[in-house]
Amino acid sequence: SAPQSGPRGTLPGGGPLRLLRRVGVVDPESLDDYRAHGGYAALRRAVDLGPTRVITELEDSSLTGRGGAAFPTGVKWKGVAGAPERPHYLVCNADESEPGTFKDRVLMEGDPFALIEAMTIAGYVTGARTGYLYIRGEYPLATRRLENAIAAARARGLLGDDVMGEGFGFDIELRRGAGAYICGEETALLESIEGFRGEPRNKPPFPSVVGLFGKPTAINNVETLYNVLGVLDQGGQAFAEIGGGRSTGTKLFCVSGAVGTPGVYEVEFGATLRELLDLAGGVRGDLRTVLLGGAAGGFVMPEDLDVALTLEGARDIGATLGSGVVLVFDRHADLTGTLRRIAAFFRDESCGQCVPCRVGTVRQEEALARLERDTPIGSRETEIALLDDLARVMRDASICGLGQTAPAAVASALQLGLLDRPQNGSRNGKVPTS
Ligand code: L3W
Ligand code: SF4
Repeated sequence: SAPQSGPRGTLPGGGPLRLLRRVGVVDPESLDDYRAHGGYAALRRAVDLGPTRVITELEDSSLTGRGGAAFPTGVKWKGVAGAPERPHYLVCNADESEPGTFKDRVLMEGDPFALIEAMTIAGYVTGARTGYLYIRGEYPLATRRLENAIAAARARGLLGDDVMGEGFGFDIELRRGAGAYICGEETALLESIEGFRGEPRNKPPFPSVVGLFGKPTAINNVETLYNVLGVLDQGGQAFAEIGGGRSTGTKLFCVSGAVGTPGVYEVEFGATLRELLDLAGGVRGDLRTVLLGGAAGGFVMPEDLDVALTLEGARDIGATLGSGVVLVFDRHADLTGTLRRIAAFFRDESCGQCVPCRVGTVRQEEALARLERDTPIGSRETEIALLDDLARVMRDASICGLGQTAPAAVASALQLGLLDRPQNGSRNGKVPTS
């Protein structure tokens, strides 16, 4: 079953859970139970406000995208809503595949009707008549529950030609991915829906201008859409009072590795990494480092655990929040091996369309494998210089986020000296346990 450990009922500061509030509480297969737990109040409110005022609420909330790049949701929806070309489309990116990420699965399995409601609001506001829900192929339970939720909503007039009798039409098509990580990149995902190979397009133009079938398209991550319900429930300004700057509202983090209780945790933006780790049962053993933001992020050293979990706080220490990955390593962890496996993942998942990524991911994995085996060509320093060069080229010259961020964790490890020859007599940074 889905990892659903975490606080029940309240956030660490005492406030109510927002994104996870119904997970484990509501019957995920019952529309009536969803409504009994506040479901469809946000759509009602959206329709009462009208599209323009919903966009104003979103702008007031400063809600940013939760897929990793933190683009302002209000700006994106406003662009699509105002685009003269028709039809407009909505796409929900539920192809959650980033290594160490499992928050969207927990939401979709535990509270599927909320995603259907949020997509309906997005369709209403952006003027899209059709929404595509592109879900990771390896999420069978979430898929079943969403299929059930779509059918139930349709049967009750909450999807279809005349939603809630309010005179607007919106329906959802569910599409399953087939196991390719690159199809989570938004333009590759659009290609995949259109029936082509999942190869990213050059941006700009952004999908809000030229998207699905060449038409204006709003594409949002699952967690972003759940937050839209919160903005409508609370009002944009109240939402913006949680956290600050570009980091408003609450955020889900997927905590795994050397902690007492790995799982999905919700905290207000601005909580510290130390507080999050405490929430996850504390670090098991001696902490070596934390990979914040996953493979696209950076390592945080034990002395920086009081960093605020905000976009700004993470950036200041050379990490990102990414899609909310928090991977905890104790001093026995095999860091080089972990990075080599991450590199193998990117080599495998690169679509091969552009050279810096197609070749760079191979060379990166080879250099890490040589470091792991302690068989460098020349010296360890030569290999590290090679990795540094590769990181720069991939970051600057790759077409899409996969190639641009594939060397991020490696580059961060290099910068912090985490791949230097260990001083404790161990091999490859791994301290023997006996
Ligand atoms: C209109 C503009 N729209 C940007 C839109 C754009 C997209 C969003 C972000 O993601 C992240 C990376 C990793 N007018 C616009 C505009 N947009 N400028 O805003 O765009 P962008 O291009 O900054 O980023 P991106 O390529 O969409 C890259 C993360 O994705 N990542 C993996 C994520 C994995 C998951 C998961 O498994 N659930 O999310 C890998 O790179 O953090 O920051 O919609 O169209 N002027
Ligand atoms: Fe494909 Fe990699 Fe280029 Fe992205 S960066 S288009 S995944 S080859």
